[in-house]
Amino acid sequence: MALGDGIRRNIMSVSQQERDRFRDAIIALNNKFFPGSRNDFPAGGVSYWFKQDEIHQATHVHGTPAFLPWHRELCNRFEAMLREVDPQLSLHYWDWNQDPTPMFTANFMGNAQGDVGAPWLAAGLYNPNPNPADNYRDNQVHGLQNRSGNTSYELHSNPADPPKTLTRATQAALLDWAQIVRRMLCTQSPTRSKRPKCTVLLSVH
Ligand SMILES: [Cu+2]
Repeated sequence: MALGDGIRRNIMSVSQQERDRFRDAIIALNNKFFPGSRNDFPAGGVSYWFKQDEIHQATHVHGTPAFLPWHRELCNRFEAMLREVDPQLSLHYWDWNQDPTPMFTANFMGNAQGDVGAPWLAAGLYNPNPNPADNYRDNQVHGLQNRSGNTSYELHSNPADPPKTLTRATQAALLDWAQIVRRMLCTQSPTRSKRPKCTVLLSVH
């Protein structure tokens, strides 16, 4: 597999070295910030990682014909951010027909069940024991007023705030295509734990 050839591959087939670089690039995106203030609308002073999450949540292009092209664009932009950190990387994918268990390790995507743990905990992608006086997202999706003062869409609380928890609940059963489509079109989940298991890989689902 040729690192740097621009091709997206099944993540299971890329080298350990490239997986490490992929993980490290995501961690770097969590430490790279946009300018501005957290009180701006939309929020500034936000990490690249959480801006990606914010855009996904705020625009919420689900259940419409734009679902696939919009998410493709979101993935393309995420890949561009990864390449700002490490130009040789590509946004590899996970083949949903394969058992993802080998990806869920402390060196790559963290635990498959419950608290995600290493490597994302130490990297600051969430804080399971935040000081109540600090700003951390709770695990609910909040309504947030837009510029016209209504809550026509839902948004996480300020994406400058890391979430308190990051959990998973993967399923052992393989999905058939109909199940996959249902999942892709399902309504926004109120908690990260309900999201399908490629959350960290793609940052969108
Ligand atoms: Cu989405």
